[in-house]
Amino acid sequence: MTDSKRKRVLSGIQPSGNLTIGNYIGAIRQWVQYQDQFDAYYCVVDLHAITVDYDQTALAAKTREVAALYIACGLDPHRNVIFVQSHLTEHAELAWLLTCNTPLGWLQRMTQFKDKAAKQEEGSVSAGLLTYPILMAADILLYHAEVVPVGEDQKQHLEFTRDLAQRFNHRFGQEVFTIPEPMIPLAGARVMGLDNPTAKMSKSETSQYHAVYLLDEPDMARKKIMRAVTDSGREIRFSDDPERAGVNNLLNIYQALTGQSREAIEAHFATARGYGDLKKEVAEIVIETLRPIQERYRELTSDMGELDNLLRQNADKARAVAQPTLQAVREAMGLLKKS
Ligand code: ATP
Ligand code: LTN
Repeated sequence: MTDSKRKRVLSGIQPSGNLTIGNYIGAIRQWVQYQDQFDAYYCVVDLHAITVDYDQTALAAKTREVAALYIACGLDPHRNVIFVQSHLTEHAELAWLLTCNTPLGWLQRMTQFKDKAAKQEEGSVSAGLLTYPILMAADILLYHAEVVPVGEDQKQHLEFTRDLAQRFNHRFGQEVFTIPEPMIPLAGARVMGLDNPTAKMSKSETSQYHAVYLLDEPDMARKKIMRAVTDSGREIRFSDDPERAGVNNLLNIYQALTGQSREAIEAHFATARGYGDLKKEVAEIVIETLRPIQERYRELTSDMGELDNLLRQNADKARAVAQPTLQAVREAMGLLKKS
C-alpha cells in the first residue's frame, strides 16, 4: 500500500517503570499486528514520565529500554517511525499553544489526574500532571494521526484530544487538526493487577507480585502468575462478578495471547482440576510469548550506538511531519512569522 492510502497512527508509552504484559496486550501487540496497514509513529513519551516523582539517574536508560522493547516486540524500525518525544521541541511547543486553548475544568475532571494526584505526596503534585493530557493531545495532533491504538484507560484522554482539536478548529476557523479515533483491543483492553484484580495492572505500581514485566525471567513470571489472587471457587469461566475478577483476568490474558474464543477456552478448562491448572497454562503461554521478545531485546541492546542512531534518524522523520503542523498552528493563532 502507498503512504497516501495508509491511515496515519500514533501512540506512546511512558518510560516510567518496567513494561508489563498489560502494556504489551493493551497497546504494543496491536501496533505490531497492524504495522503493514498503517503509516505509524510510535514515541517513547519521556516528557510525560517526568510529571510524577521519578529518578533522573534512570530516565535515559529507561527511555532506551522502552524504545528497544518496541522493536523487540516486533515493530520494524524501518517501517514504523520509532522516536523519543523530547528529541523534538515541537511537542512541548504545541502543548503550550494548546494549553492556552484548554478550559481548566476539562483538565480537573480527568480520572487519571485524580488517581495519580491522590498517589503523590501532599504538596508535590506538579502542574505538569494536570496538563499531561494537553501534551498527549499535542503528540497526536502534530502528526494528524487518524487512529490511536491504546488500552481502555486512555479512552478519556482520547475524548479530550478530540474535543480540544474540534474547539481549536472552530475557534480559528480552519481545519488545522485532524480528529483522531481511539483503537481499543477487544480482548485485553484492561489487564488487571495480579495481586489486586480490581485495579489496572500498571508499570509504576511497585509491589512485588503485581505485574509480569516483559523482561522477567521465566521463573519469575511463573511465580507471579502462580501467586495471582483468585477466589475460593474452582469453576473456570469468564465472569463479570467482581468476586471472580482474578480468574477472569487470567482468562482474559489467556484469550488475548492465544486468540481463542471464550467458548473454546471454557471448554478447554472444563476438565481442569482447579485454578492451579489455569495458572500453569497461563504462565506457559506468557513465558512463550516473552521468550522471543527477550532474545531480540538482548541482541538489540548489545549495541547501544546502533539504537541511538536509529532513534536520531527516526526523530528526523518525525520532525518532517511535526514541523509543518506546528507552523500551521502558529499561523492560525496569529503569531509573527520567524524571518
Ligand atoms: P504508569 O503506571 O506509569 O501510568 P502504565 O503501565 O499505565 O504506566 P502507560 O505508559 O500509561 O502505562 O500506558 C502505555 C499504554 O499501555 C497505553 O496505551 C495504555 O492504555 C496501555 N496499558 C497500560 N496498562 C494497561 C493495562 N493494564 N491493560 C491494558 N492496556 C494497558
Ligand atoms: N498517556 C498515555 C501515553 C501517551 C500516549 C500519547 C498514548 C502519551 N502520549 C499519544 C497515545 C498517543 C498513557 O498511556 N498513559
